[in-house]
Amino acid sequence: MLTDQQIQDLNQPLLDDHQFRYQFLTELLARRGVEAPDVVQQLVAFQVAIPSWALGTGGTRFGRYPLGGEPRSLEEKIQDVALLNRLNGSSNSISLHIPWDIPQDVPALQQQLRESGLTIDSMNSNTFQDQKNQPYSYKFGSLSNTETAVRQQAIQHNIECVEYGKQLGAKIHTVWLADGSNFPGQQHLRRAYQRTAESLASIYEAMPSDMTMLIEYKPYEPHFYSTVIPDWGTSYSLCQYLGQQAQVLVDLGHHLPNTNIEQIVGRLKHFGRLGGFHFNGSMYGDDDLTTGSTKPFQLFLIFNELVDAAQDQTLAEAAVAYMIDASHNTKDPLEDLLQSVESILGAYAKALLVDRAALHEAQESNDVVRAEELLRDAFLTDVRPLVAEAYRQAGGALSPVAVYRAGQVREQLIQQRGKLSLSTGL
Ligand SMILES: [Mn+2]
Repeated sequence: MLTDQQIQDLNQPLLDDHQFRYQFLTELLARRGVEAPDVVQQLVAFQVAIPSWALGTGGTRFGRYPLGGEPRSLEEKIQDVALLNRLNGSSNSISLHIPWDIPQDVPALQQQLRESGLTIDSMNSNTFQDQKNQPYSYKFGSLSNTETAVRQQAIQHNIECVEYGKQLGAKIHTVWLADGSNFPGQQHLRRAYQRTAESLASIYEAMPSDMTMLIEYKPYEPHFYSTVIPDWGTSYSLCQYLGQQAQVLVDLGHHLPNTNIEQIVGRLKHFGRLGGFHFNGSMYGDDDLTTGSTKPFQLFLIFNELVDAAQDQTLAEAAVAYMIDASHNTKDPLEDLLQSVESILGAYAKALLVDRAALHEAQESNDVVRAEELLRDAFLTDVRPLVAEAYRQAGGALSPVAVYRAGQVREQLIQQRGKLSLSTGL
């Protein structure tokens, strides 16, 4: 399905236009002292992981409208991510969810990953649902539960995820905790935190020394009065309690409306505790829309903080694990993911164009307008030729969505997997 040669053939009619636009932008940027090929190189190097649960349709808790051709197994999920990566060269890893993605044949899986040029990015535990044959329920929480036996079951599940991660070479174990309460007085707020910290410590101890635990926060949903880890401050304090291998994970949709997320990013970078990122688009809450679809300026400002921190010699170099965490109710999931990666690369490219020395000077001299104009100038630059050039240099498609459609990928997937195939996920 969609060979490299086909991708190159489908690029042909777009090539002339692309070269004209890329050349023009290269000359324009050179006048400002920016080397376009350097920016492209950084875009080629940038990778964002694809979660196994974003490959099928999902979206709301009310209804699901399957599109057909959804991956039916872990092997087919890996095939889909490999296809995305061949189209854009920017998605060379996949995140797994346990128990949705329990590997049956580890050596065969490792071989498939090698042949596809992919790695496993992270393992994600699931204590937000009860699984079949599970002795205890998570109705009243998992790692924070008042009952020792329930907490123990949740700890064991997380340790099992760590073990699968070790087998598959994953270097990250991500914990998102759905625990919380729906009514005032339901939960002792301090004790719930304390129990969670202790449970996390048991999981932390089971991790190998080269694995990182990412702790994700979320202010509400599925609980609506309180969540045990509602904000970055709580995640940060848990990381401090656990040790250096624990890091905060920022999910763009896990904030109350109008939260200044770029400031949170800056703070966590300053503290050396920003370990991971979940990209998605948000209008009201955890909407899981296409990244960059509603607030592209915010996405740019977040990348501006990341690039600023990366270029700051005084800060310790710490890798941030980037992943898309979205859901798709009305779009073809693969097209949605291609759009998301494109928005992410575009925001990154724009952040790389910011004249940092001039911005620093404007900030130091309190020149408000100049500082703002410097950011706007970078944000308003049309960087699409840079992103397309990065795709081209990685052997991908100049326009991944167009090539995906021209190659009739979904039609082929439906033919192979059927009209009614359903992928695991929410
Ligand atoms: Mn997330």
